[in-house]
Amino acid sequence: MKRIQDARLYGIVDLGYVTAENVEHMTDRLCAGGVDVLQLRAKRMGKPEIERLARLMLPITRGHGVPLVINDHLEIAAAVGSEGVHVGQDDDAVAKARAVVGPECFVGKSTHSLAQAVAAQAEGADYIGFGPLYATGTKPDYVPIGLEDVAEVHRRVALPIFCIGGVNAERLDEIVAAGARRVVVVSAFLMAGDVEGEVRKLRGRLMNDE
Ligand code: TZP
Ligand code: MG
Repeated sequence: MKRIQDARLYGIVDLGYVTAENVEHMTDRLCAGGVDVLQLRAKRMGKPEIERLARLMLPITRGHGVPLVINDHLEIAAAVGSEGVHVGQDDDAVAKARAVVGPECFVGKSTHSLAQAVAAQAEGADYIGFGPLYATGTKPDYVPIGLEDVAEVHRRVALPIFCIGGVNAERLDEIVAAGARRVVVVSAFLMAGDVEGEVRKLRGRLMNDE
């Protein structure tokens, strides 16, 4: 199983873009292309259906050695035994998450500013998301934070930092030049004609600096 500490490319199966029927296929394509970690995100779906989808995804992600992260729902993460869980600023605290999911499950947190990133580290998160860098239809109510704090957040926060929001192949160079080392890509992968190829291409460019 890949470790979150080593992950560079984070994919999300977001049910805003993927139908329930297509979740297994998309999971397989994203993993085959080379995501290091994969999240299940379903903002408008009931818990039993999300749990059902998580159980469909797990054998696929595990077959690829990719950790599965459940967004928002601690009880689902605990029930299915996912490798990770992810909470936002308005969700349960990291300590609460850890109490529910247990010591084997890593806990990530969304942050939207330098101050929130530093606070998430103090709170004991295992990794953070940092963004949205750009305006994005995947998270439409958020003001983009741009690239100006990317270098500084890497100086101030020692955790794995996944830059998120509007990340795509076209913007990757400027995001990396701004100091990012890890990224989350959602719509640019899920809407690609060739999902596996798009993941592989972006991954190859992200790993160029090694
Ligand atoms: N959190 C901050 S931006 C974002 C989330 C979940 C959405 C990123 O999606 P996309 O399609 O890669 O911009
Ligand atoms: Mg949330």
